[in-house]
Amino acid sequence: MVMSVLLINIRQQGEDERMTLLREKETESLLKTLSLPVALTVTYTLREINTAFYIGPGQAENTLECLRATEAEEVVINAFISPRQEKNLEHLLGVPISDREAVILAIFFQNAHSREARLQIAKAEALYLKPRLQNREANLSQQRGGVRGAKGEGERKIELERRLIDQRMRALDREIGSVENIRKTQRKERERNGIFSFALTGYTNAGKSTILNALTGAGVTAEDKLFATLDTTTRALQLPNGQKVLLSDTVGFISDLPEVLIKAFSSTLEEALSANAIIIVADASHPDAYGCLKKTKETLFNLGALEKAKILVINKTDEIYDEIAYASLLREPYRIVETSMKEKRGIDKLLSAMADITDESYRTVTITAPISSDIISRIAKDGSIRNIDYSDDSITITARIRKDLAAKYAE
Ligand SMILES: Nc1nc2c(ncn2[C@@H]2O[C@H](COP(=O)(O)OP(=O)(O)OP(=O)(O)O)[C@@H](O)[C@H]2O)c(=O)[nH]1
Ligand SMILES: [Mg+2]
Repeated sequence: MVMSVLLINIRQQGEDERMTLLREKETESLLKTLSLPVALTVTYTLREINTAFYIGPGQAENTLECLRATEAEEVVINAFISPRQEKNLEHLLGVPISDREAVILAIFFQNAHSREARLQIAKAEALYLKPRLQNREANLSQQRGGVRGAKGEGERKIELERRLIDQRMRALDREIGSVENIRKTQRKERERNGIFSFALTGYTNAGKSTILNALTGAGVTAEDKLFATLDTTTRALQLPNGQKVLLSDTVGFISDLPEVLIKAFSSTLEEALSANAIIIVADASHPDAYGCLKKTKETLFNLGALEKAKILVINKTDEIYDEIAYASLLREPYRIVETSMKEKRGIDKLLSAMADITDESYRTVTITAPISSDIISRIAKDGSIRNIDYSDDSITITARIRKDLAAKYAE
């Protein structure tokens, strides 16, 4: 049986109506990703946050009425509430409550397939459950559907005391560390090899994976679901200027990405941000396209990678939602490429924008060295050799080398 939820949409005092509506739409997309139908949405304006229940007593009473009137078996509230408020509300309403953090966590859990993503989500869950342990003890063993149910076995396993959770977290950290080390070694190898790398970033569902597939034929999952991608995939491709580069696709952003997920997925995020240049993907069909870009830039800034952002791809131009927001996107201080992956427009422009970036980042160097030296193999590792002149006792090599690596040949 498919269960349904009652969605409590929160409007903060003084917040404009459009923002409340956008948040409601986003929560509906999140619930759609979890295949959870919404039986009813109620919007409550909060004059102040009730310390015990988050919502006011009258609103709690109304929620009870709504639960009686619908088949809803769970309440989703699109705000962050404290573990204590959650416990009190659950007690009062007699159904499980999931806040925004729980919903996003459940989606990550549902979509985590690789070993690394599974380890990371297990860590995020442990971090999430620790302060809630006392609330949950009674409920954990019950099987049920809904947001909670989407977590399946993983959550049930965490019927442990805080001490055990800590132990588990340490064990997870060790395992994550070992997976991470393999990736770090691979990354170092790539950096040493001087291959220029781009990372696709942006709000979830903007079309990052679709772009990776279009450019490299990677064949990663791209679908109309939030957080379809939780792993980093890197592929090589050749740009129109002959430059071979790497392109990575990774986990998307959302406003208020829960702290526990940022902590747990830090290595995946870092991996993507270790690229030489970042391509931000914006979604022109999103009702708040400009707001999403702002969030993306904020997240990049917090991760210390905003200065790497070079190209802004405005995707889904076949479905522009709001011309004014679109015009604002066009004024952003990046190389702008408008694309529609659906209609296969703009791909060539994106490739040449990427080529321009590499042109700026590479230098053509001419090096003369004694014939016996290992200079050819060294240069071949750091860049691409364009010409070699042999004279009696020396060779002169012309090569394109990434600027940051070219310094060591500047003698
Ligand atoms: N209309 C339209 N849809 C597009 C376009 N590009 C991608 N999509 C669709 O948008 C949805 C999301 O695309 P993805 O490539 O999975 O997006 P993503 O940024 O990787 O999303 P996450 O991995 O979930 O963060 C898919 O259903 C795509 O088919 C486009 O140019 N126009
Ligand atoms: Mg994706």
